[in-house]
Amino acid sequence: MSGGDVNNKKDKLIEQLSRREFLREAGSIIGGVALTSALLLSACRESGGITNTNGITPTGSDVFFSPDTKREDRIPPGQYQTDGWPVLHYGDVPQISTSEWTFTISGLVEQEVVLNQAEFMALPMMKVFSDIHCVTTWSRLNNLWEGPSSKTLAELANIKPEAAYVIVKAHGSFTTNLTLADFLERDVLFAVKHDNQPLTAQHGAPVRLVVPRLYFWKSAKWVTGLVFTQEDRPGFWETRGYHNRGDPWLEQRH
Ligand SMILES: Nc1nc2c(c(=O)[nH]1)N[C@H]1C(S)=C(S)[C@@H](COP(=O)(O)O)O[C@H]1N2
Ligand SMILES: [Mo]
Repeated sequence: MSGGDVNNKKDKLIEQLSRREFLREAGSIIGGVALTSALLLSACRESGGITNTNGITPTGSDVFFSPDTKREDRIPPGQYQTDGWPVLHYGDVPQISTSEWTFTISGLVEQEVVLNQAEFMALPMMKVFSDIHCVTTWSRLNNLWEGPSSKTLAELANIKPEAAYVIVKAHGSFTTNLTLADFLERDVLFAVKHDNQPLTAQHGAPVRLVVPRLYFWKSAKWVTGLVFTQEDRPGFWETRGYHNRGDPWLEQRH
């Protein structure tokens, strides 16, 4: 395929995805008019009346609540709750020029996809409400994230049936590995916003992964792309003693 063909295909895919998102939204508006009161009631029930430390009260049908936010006790064993948001990573905060930034999807895919910043920002976005659990024992509850879902990006590249893992690549040589099943969970997204504000450089701008159900080291900051693979490839922290999966409820730390 020539470069032009690839770009046409990409534009068409983005268009299709946006249209699908539009139809879904249009459908929910029409259905929603009749159901407004029921939806409002369920939205209140959904948020559980939570207002977080940034004054955000997540409600509405456009927010997906990570299942762990509905637990009775939301702090996993060996964790403590903090209201602040610590900054944690290996190395320095990179200076990323958004005009040069790209997001590449490769490996076991039907089409390799390279998105620039404008194309990435034009993808359909979702909101996820989730908790953070860092392996160093702090937990930060009630985070509202916004960005394209993992599924949107997987569909864009059309992953091959042999793909079983995804290797997430970030600025420098940082990587982290996930099974396809963990990657495609409904609460996994590539965040561009946190609590309705653009993500800051220290927390991973322009784009960071968020995998709410695993320890936060899987949530790579400064993401530059994905590689779909048949075999597992343990990443930066996983090859330095961290657990290969990292379920906080099972204390899969090391
Ligand atoms: N690129 C990159 N992403 C990374 C890391 C890193 O070293 N490099 N560290 C991880 C770890 S261990 C944690 S706890 C979280 C911290 O994210 P925060 O600084 O936004 O709290 O980022 C994760 N993502
Ligand atoms: Mo961490």
